[in-house]
Amino acid sequence: MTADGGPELVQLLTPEGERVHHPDYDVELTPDQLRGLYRDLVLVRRVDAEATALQRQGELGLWAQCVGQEAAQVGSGRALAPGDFAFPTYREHGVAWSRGVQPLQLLGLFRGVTNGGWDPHEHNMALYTIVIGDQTLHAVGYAMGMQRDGDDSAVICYFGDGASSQGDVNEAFVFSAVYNAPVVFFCQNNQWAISEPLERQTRIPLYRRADGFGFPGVRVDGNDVLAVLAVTQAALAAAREGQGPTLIEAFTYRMGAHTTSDDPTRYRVAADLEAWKLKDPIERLKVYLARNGWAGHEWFAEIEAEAEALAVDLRRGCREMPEPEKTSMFDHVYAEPHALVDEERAQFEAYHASFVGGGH
Ligand SMILES: Cc1ncc(C[n+]2csc(CCOP(=O)(O)OP(=O)(O)O)c2C)c(N)n1
Repeated sequence: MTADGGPELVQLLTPEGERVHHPDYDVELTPDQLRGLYRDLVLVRRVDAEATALQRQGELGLWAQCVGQEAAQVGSGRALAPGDFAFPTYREHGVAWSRGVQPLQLLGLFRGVTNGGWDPHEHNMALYTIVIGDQTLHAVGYAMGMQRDGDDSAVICYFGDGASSQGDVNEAFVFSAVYNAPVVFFCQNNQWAISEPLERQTRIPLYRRADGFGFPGVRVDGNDVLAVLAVTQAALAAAREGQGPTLIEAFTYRMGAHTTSDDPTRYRVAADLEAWKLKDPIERLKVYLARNGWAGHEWFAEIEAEAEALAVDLRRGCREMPEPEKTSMFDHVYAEPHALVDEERAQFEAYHASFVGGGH
């Protein structure tokens, strides 16, 4: 498999920041919209870096970095219409950003003070899913529900290259295809599933898997926010128009570790990281903006300052996050009262009450 994504890669902005055109996909954006995307990318990266630092300081139990994948996430997230619904894995911080989830809300789960972090219906984005591939089935079920309700919105579902080997994902592909569900499968192929390289997941490019299930697959440059936006918009439009699912493979690279518990220097070649740094999603958009005179030194500095202010807020907010009520983990297991959950809650309360002073 080619390291550069091969000739089938849809690209609209080269790593050198040059605008190119593609016969099937395009976007026309105003300078203001382009600056908006750049701001998104920079702020998401800053949130990611700050969360990593907070983990290192013991404020978070774990963090899954998205550095390098910002364009895949922001491009696809910004392609969504307000009524669309997103199903993430645990690394979709840029998607959450584009859905209006506050960065601090992302941290609660990783700090261990909440089982979720936000109201899925407020943002049309499900909670993070740690179990690999699970959310693909939730997404297809949700999309089939929308279809039956006559809702003309679409669902987008995120997962990784490693997840593509899971049974759940394959079942989701089958169901979505035969029921023509309005769902876009968005696979961020970041080349690694922890220490397992892509070649242990597949012998063909991942996007071509869609062929076997009977729906279209497309490989997009995941570090090119414009191409991701164009391809995702087209796939969502097709889903809304009743054409069923599409598999998008965003060809990208996880520049950070799998999580803060992982050490990629044990299995990854340093030269690969250096090569991918040259394809950085933020740098290419910066060059494009600067070269066209749509943004200058002062504006870039303002965005940096905004990113710093956001990081300060995040730091403070993280440390001030309240401890949860001891029994709050039982509150949302089922929508309605459930005898077993009631029993477990009572046992838990009795256990805590058994300590001297009734404390913990
Ligand atoms: C069902 C299941 N099996 C195993 C794991 C452990 N696990 C966590 S992340 C991961 C690799 C996922 O790789 P990929 O899907 O490529 O996503 P990435 O983290 O690279 O974005 C594994 C095996 C899990 N969380 N769930």
